[in-house]
Amino acid sequence: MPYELAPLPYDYAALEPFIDADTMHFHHDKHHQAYITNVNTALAGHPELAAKSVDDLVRDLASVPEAIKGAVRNNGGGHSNHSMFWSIMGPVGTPGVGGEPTGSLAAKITEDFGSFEDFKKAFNEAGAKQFGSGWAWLILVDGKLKVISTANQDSPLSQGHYPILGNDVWEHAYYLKYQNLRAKYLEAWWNVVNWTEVAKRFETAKK
Ligand code: MN3
Repeated sequence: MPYELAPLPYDYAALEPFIDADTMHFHHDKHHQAYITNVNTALAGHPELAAKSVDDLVRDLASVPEAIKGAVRNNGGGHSNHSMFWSIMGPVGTPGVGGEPTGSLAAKITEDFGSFEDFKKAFNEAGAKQFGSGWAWLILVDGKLKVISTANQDSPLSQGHYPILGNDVWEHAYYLKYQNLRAKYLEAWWNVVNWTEVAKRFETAKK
């Protein structure tokens, strides 16, 4: 069964004013859909690969034939990354969205980065310094939280790391509203982070 685009789990305008409805329409309906269409095309004739979840697919790129590996890495990665991305954001004004994390995730961030502000700074820097298109990520490596960035649609899953949190720094994620001001987008984005969902992903990363 080919991959399908799940509807956004909230209204297109739910992230206003930080992420505008137009950007969400293009980003979800056009960009994410294109990754799905392209990975489905690449996997045609490979039912054993198409049967995997997209996360399992990008976890094991070694099992993908050379002829379609690039297409799967880019478009399977794009599908996996964007599925994560919609889920770790939430409607402005919802409890647990914006502000700061709580509980064990908050404690671990303080332990590993010094403070929430220091973590945000490291994450925003990773996003700002990623040359060209890519993502900033929070991952857990050997029991320690770490910020990294990847190029294009490369997923931490392909490096053996579960993405706890990721921000899309492709221009299509912010250009309509922020134009060339990536740093402004990175700063505004924290207002729509769904810490309830991120906390769940932190628990998964620990397993
Ligand atoms: Mn994107």
